[in-house]
Amino acid sequence: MTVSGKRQTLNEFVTSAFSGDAQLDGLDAVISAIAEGARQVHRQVEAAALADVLGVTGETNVQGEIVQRLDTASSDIFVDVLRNSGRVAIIGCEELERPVIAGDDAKHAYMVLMDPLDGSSNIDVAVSIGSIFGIWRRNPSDPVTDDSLLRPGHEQVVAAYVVYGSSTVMVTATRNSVQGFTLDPETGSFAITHPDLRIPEECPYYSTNEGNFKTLDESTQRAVTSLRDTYSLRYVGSLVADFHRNLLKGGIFLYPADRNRPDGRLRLMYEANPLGFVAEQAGGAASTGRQRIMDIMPEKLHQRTPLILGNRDVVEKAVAIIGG
Ligand code: FDP
Repeated sequence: MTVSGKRQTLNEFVTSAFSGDAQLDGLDAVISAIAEGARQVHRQVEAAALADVLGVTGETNVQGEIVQRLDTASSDIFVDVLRNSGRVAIIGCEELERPVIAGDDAKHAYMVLMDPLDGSSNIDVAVSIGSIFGIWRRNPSDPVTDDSLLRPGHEQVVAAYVVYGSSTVMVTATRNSVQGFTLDPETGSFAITHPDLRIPEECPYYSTNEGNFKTLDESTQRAVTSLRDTYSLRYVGSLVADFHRNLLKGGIFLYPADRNRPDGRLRLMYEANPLGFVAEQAGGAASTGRQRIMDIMPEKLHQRTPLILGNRDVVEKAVAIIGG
């Protein structure tokens, strides 16, 4: 018997969860493709230094950030598996200036936005990193263009993320259903380990870059001070890992706008929308401090946003303080 024993696999789960719903037709192939990509990235992350895939490529990406070799490798892996799923029309990627158009038949029913490797600064130091995905359904009668991707977060049909940590975990969220699966290294399949996830009511942690405190405006400083006075600080510096801990243990994550980053630091389409969707389906909330993340009508693909994410009551309290 393998370590995952008789647990339901991710493939079994999506096949049964999505069958019979015409709106989710073919989505199991997209999720299975992401799981296959995650297995490949997991192998690269695990052996990164040995396989000589650490370090920088010498390029900067569309965000003006230094590109790590694993950023590029992960982006190539996920673009390939998603294209090969035969169900994806277009892929927007944090690492790529323009989206990749994969097909425009009716069967290419989904649009995927992804951050293939989140937490780049932690790659070289063996600290948890991850991959993040938001999936939208497209109207098959519309042509597929770059602008097809400019849809608000509340229209997502699924969001998912993977954490490559002390174990590799994949979390999927559909309406009111958030499920966690752990990669069994022996069989290579993801088996269910965290069924029906809900953010716990208790909120022990807040996560923010305290080094930015002096650059925050006065009301945001008051919100951070109030969190500091109430909760314990945990900050990995990989959004996906900080979010995963807060989803399992309770907590609030903040990357607000500051003097150096008036639009915030994180990406709306690749980070805030998918994780905001997961948070809401698990009973939590996601806000810019002024607006619900899911309601933002995006203007451009690589747009940034302030982000406050986690336990609903604690997010609401922080937003109330920031709003003055
Ligand atoms: P990174 O640039 O290392 O990929 O996506 C941006 C991000 O990491 C988040 O994962 C993380 O929460 C944040 O930036 C960390 O930013 P700081 O170093 O400014 O705290």
